[in-house]
Amino acid sequence: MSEASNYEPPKVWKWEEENGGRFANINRPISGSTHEKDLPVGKHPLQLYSLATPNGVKITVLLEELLAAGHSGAEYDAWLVNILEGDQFGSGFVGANPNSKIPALMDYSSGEPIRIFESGAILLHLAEKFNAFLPTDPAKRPELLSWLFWQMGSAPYLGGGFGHFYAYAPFKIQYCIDRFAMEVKRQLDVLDKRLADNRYLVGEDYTIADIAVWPWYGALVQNKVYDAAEFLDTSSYTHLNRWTDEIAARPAVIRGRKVNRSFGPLEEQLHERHDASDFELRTQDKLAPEEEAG
Ligand SMILES: N[C@@H](CCC(=O)N[C@@H](CS)C(=O)NCC(=O)O)C(=O)O
Repeated sequence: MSEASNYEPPKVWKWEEENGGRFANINRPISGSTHEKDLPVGKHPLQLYSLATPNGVKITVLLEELLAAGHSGAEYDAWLVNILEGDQFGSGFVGANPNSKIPALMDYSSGEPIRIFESGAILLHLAEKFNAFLPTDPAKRPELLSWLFWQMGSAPYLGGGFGHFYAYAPFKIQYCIDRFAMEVKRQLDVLDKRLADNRYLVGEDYTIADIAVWPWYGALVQNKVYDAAEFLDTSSYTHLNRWTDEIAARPAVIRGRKVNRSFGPLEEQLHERHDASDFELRTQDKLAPEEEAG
C-alpha cells in the first residue's frame, strides 16, 4: 500500500476554492444559479439540454430509438450544455433541473411545460409516454425497474468513485483506487452473470434498462471512458462484451452517441440536433472556423 496521507479533517469543513482536481472550477458546495440565462427553445415538443457524457447519451439513444421505431412524437431539439463552462448554473437550466446536472428535458407536448431531470426519470417518462422499450410481458416490469435503479445507484461508484480517482484526481491514491476498482469489478461480474443467460438485461426484450447501463459499462468495456479497460481486465467479461457489441451496432445508438458531443473524434460529434438531417450536415460544420476554434 502506498504512503498514507497525514491529513487530519478539521472540526468544520471549509471550502477551498481550488483543490487542484479536474472539475475543481465547477464544483461548489452550494446549489442554485450563478447567472441569468434563459434556455433556448426549438420547434419540437421535446427540448433536451444535455452533453454526450454517459448520462446524456442514455437520453439521446432512447430518443433516436423511439424515432427509428416510428414514434414521430419523439422529435426533439437537443441543445448543448457545456458543464465545464458552468452552463448548468444558468437560471434557465436551474429551472429545468434544480440539481444543475445534465441531462434535463422540457416536455411541451401536453400544453403545460413539464420539466424532468435525472436520467432514469427521463427514460421512464419517455418509455411510458410512447409505451416503448419496456418489457412486452408486464410481469417483467419489476425486473426492468430493478436494473434501471441498479444503474442509477451503481454508476456513481464507477464514475464518481473509480473514474475520478483513477483518471482525474491530481495524484493517485492507492486506497481509493483499490476500493473503487474492487466495487466496479464486482459490478462488471454482476452484469456478466446476468447476460450469460439473458440476451438483454430484462430478458429477450431490449429495454430502457439496457439503454441506461450501456453508455456507462459498455463505454468502460470499449475503453471509451477512463482508459481503464486493461487495468480492469474488461475483456474477461465475455457476456458483457457480447451485449456491448450488439448494442453498439444499432443505428439509433450510433446516432444517439453523437448528439451533444463536443469532444473526441470530430466525425463522432454533433453539437446540437434539431432535425434528422443534422446527422448528414453536422452542426459544427455550419460554424465559421473561428467560432469552432473558440
Ligand atoms: N444522477 C444524475 C447524474 C447526472 C450527472 O452527474 N451529470 C453530470 C455529467 S455526467 C453533470 O452534469 N455534471 C455537472 C456538475 O456536476 O456540475 C442523472 O443520472 O441524471
